[in-house]
Amino acid sequence: MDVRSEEAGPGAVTVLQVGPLGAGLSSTLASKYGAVKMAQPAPSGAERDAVLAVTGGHSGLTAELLDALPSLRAIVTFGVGVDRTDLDAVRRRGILLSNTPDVLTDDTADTAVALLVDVMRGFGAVARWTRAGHWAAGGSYPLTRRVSGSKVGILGLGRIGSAVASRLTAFGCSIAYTNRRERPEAPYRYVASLEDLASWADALVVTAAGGPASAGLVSEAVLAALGPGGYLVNVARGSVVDEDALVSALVGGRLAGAGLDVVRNEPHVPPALLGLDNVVVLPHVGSATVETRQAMADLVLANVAQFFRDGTLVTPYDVSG
Ligand code: 8YV
Repeated sequence: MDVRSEEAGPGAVTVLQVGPLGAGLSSTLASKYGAVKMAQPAPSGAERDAVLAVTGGHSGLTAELLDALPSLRAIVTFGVGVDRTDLDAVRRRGILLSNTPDVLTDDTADTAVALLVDVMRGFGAVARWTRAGHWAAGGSYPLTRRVSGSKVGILGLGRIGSAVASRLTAFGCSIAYTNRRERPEAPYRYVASLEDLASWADALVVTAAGGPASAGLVSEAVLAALGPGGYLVNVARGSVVDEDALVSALVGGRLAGAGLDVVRNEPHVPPALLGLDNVVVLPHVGSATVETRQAMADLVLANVAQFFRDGTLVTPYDVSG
């Protein structure tokens, strides 16, 4: 379907790309829907008539940008997190919003487990040590910490948190979680207070959605409760963690280590973290496999197609609060 002929006159923009997307997805949107990449930071001319915006998890649409797009009826997000879009404005305007749940759950959970194993066993650091010739020179690396059988707290038992928990159950870990509300159907112990969860756990894995409601949840007090023997893994959003407190705890030896796929101000990693051997920082690659990125792109295109077919979305995100 070429929506340009059905929805608007020649030269009109119906679909607006906001922020970078993969080259394949971007060119399909352009060829199939005449999508135009927005001239940053604000739309100009015909771009203001866009009916549907496609955006990446790192971009989103601010309230200001939404104000500049009065005809917008739908936002299709490439990513599960919608925290970069102003959800209050979306709700007020009655704009439909979609994300890409489920298809990236396994890769993101794999990333969390890999980070946990890496930081507790120190594999990244040990590999650097080996490469530097210390093994050949007769050295032996200090002992590390056991992952199997450890106590792991999950912050946010949604799809990704549950997938992390089931993987770590296979490791013989004890799992407890905290969540906005208890999930009685989950086979894990619910702990209402994040601080209590952190003081019980050997490691805390952050899988809670980003946004104002979760900002700074992993506070200085939570990190102190996790303690000098504790590890933090974050595959959610940097905003969920008080990053200054995290850096200070790691630099001061008040936390055993951290595995981070996300930081507060991506792609800027606090320089102090890059110098620490007990910290692994990845450049937000939780869902970055060929298979998952294809599935995410397919789901974005399915959402766009359905919107133009019947005005609904395949994977709508509930903004009702
Ligand atoms: C992507 C993500 O890197 O799904 C999310 O929320 O953070 C990641 O899967 C991102 O959305 C790509 O723009």
